[in-house]
Amino acid sequence: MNLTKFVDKLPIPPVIKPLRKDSNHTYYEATMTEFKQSLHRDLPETTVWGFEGVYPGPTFEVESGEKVFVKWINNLPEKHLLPIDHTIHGAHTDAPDVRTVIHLHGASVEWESDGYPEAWFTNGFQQTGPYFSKEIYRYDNYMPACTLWYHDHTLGITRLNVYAGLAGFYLIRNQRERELYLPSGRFDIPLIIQDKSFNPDGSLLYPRQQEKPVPGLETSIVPEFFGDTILVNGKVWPYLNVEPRKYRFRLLNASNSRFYRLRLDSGQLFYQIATDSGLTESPVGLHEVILAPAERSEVIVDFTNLEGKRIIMTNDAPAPYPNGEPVNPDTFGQVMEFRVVEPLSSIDTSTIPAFMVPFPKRRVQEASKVRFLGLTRKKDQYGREVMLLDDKDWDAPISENPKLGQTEVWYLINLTNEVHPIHLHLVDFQVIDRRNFDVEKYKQKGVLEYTGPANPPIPQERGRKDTVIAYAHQVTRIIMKFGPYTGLYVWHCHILEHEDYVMMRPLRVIP
Ligand SMILES: [Cu+2]
Repeated sequence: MNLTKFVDKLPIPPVIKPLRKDSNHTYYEATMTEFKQSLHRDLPETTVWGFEGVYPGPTFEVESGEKVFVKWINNLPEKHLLPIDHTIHGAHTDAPDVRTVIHLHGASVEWESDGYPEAWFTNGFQQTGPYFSKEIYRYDNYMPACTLWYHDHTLGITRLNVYAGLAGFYLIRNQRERELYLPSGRFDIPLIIQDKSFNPDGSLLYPRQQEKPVPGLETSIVPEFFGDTILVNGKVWPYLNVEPRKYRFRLLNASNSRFYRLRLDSGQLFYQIATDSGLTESPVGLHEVILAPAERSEVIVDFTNLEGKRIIMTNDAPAPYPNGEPVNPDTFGQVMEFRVVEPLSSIDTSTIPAFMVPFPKRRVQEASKVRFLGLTRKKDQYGREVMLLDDKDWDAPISENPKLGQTEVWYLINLTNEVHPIHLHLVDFQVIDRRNFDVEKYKQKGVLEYTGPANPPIPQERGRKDTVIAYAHQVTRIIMKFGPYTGLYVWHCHILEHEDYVMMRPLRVIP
């Protein structure tokens, strides 16, 4: 499909209003429905799923420490928009086709409100999954200012529900952030980046089969999904008119499988001020930022003195990343366009502060537990590749059961040829290092022998993280402290096609 670039204005998702708000708590309802929406000027309207009638869903804006309650309501039709593979875990024919459960990605919440993949519910809560325990979720928002996002997390169909549109932003703000005079208000813009393909009638295209169809199956999960257009905030290749001043952009990769390596074609630096889980100690000047699915990066871009210029945000991440097809510069090579055409409406008094928040570095010596966790693969009965964590299926007994308050170091030992963005629920972590190792020796003898030096995280990763790229044939080490809640959570690969089959494991924090 050949869609003209930069003909649609970038939409900004509306901010959701609470139904009730007093000094003790704030109450929202967010209803999921199916509707039609225009995703590009030259494309017939697309049937999508969203919240409160919009895709992506409306943005939550809350304060650090605010007690927020959200009733996520499923008002979706009985029939799914996209092809379900009933052979994969959680999606067998005994489960209703349209099920949802919402996870607030990056949030530290009680487990009953975390959106456990088997805590799903159908339209009107008529049917619920085995771990469903409440209709109204509670978010204590203990985290400092950060960019979170909510999305569906249902076992076996997350890739389809998110692709259909079930995702949106959730921003936490605080006093410290306000004191920094970062670009704010309409100069603080969230950008949710996704890739999609379309049928000529405008409907969403998601493959029913792998490239080489799987014999005996009408519908099969695919190993990865790469769409042939890029959308930002729900528009294909949009543009944004900007003033010659500083802007804060909250970048989120909400694609199923695609990675992005973003630059500005003006060659200018941008200044990263926050990682996944909030502000960093100091801004870091970057020419490019790499975003795996679910990763966030907040950057300040300065358009001062660039009146009349058009600046394209480009992407040169191969798909699959990093060794796949190089991107075509004319298609996936471009993400969106900034046009510096608006007059300066007021003096730009925002700053790029030298210091933002303290970042106490966790030391390996603090850890009382070390876990060696293989990222592995096997073949299923149909000859399909299955990606696994620790060589275990979802249903195997729980093996990651850290104690409340305990600090652990996890060695993510990637034995596969693929890269996997690994995400932990409940906690944020720090990336310690990455290191090459002898893969064959580890497979045969279980001995971890390094073959190269330990590489520190790259500058854009030096902050609080909740998703980390585990490169092929490398050990990636992360460190985190488990708490402040106990209960049942998950950790998983955030390539949604991997997560659904079956790269996800329970994680139980015990008292
Ligand atoms: Cu993966």
